[in-house]
Amino acid sequence: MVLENLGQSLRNVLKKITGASHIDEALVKEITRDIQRALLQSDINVKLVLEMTKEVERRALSEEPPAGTSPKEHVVRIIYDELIRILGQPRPLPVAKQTIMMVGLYGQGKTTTTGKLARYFHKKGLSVGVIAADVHRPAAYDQLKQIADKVGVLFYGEPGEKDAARIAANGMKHYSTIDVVLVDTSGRHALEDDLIAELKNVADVVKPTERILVLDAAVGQQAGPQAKAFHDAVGVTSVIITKMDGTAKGGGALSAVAQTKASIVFIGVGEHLTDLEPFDPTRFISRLLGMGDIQSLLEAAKDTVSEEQAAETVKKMMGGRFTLKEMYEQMEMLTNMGPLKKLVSMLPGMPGLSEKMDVEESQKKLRRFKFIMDSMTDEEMEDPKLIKSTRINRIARGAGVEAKDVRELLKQYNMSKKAVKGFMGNRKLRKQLMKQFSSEMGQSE
Ligand SMILES: Nc1nc2c(ncn2[C@@H]2O[C@H](COP(=O)(O)OP(=O)(O)O)[C@@H](O)[C@H]2O)c(=O)[nH]1
Ligand SMILES: [Mg+2]
Repeated sequence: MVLENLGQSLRNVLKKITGASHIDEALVKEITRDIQRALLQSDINVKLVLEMTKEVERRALSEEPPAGTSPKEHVVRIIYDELIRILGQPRPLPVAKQTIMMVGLYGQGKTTTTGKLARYFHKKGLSVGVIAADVHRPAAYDQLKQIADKVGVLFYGEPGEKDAARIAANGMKHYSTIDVVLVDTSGRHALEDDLIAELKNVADVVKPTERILVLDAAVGQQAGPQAKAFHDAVGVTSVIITKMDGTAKGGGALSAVAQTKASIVFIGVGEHLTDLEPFDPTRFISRLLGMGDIQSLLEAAKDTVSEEQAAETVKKMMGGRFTLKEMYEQMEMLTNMGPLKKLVSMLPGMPGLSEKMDVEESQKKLRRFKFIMDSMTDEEMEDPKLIKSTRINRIARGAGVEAKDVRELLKQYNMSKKAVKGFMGNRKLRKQLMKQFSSEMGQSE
């Protein structure tokens, strides 16, 4: 089975929310389960997942959305907040004397990031030295030396020496007066026992104050176990996610952080030594969730129909006015409004729209109706009786639909109008609707 990546599954959860007609307990329970599944599949600690989702559920069911926030928007925000919370408080690396050991699998960006950090501390005015303790990759020595020269920091290495711990020990002696010492280490494609043993030996002689795990943003599912193995070996204190300039969203970072309780300190955003940015949890989660899209989805949901507009339409109808405009407004309310959907669906004469209507289907129909109405004149909208065959053809051409679609709209309109008329003529029903209407309006979801 191919597992979806974390970002994708979380984005699907958000889509489920924005696509729902309204937020209720069943939906909250469903999305909580979805989030649970997504996080557990990403190897995030079970206890943490349960705590997080319990909190999402509790808040979603008990909190009132703040003024100006729709219930959907509020639930999305709760999920967002709670995900940020998993990432923990950002903890910048101190700009101070320290020894940093870099760990991570081959190709994740350790050597490059060593150079970026060296540059960062050098720019802050500290003296910096790097140690080449990757004894497995033939070109590792040269790669780090070149980077150190470019950045203008000290370099220590012993080409040909196969004992990483010995190089590290000599390097530490060599740098006894240097503020920040960065130790680059070997990767390897998989976590083999001898790599772990080597890293432990290096850590023993270096006694690093920071053990930084370097993780490629694309690592995904493997991030959790990787982080755990490195954490068990050397005790990871910080994480740097590299290649955030690519398409990967870095969902694995959540697992790594959850495994190690370390905080993400920086992200790598390119191959150049200047491409290092402080980690910003809010931005990170936004990117993971594709908040750009979600934000616009939410906005679309928001600027549809307000309660005042709904009240306005209902009032007009109570007054007996029912032209194509009212019908359109009514359909729009029904398809786009969460909390008031139940109410609006009780309005008489809604063309074929029952409580259980398919929102997607009716939105499609609504869009088609909108095209059609957009090709009508104001006169026609106000007085649809004017619309006869030549006008039908003109409207259909203008809307890019067939004449039968225009006829369908008119037929629905006539049916609705009849129903509205009959309904408004019935005093008892009208009173009942009014009562229901005011109680719905006063009741917030
Ligand atoms: N686009 C991009 N490439 C990166 C980043 N960090 C490292 N790389 C590239 O990833 C590759 C492996 O990096 P390297 O530092 O040698 O990884 P190591 O094996 O862990 O030491 C190199 O081609 C780097 O240029 C980053 O933040 N963005
Ligand atoms: Mg390397």
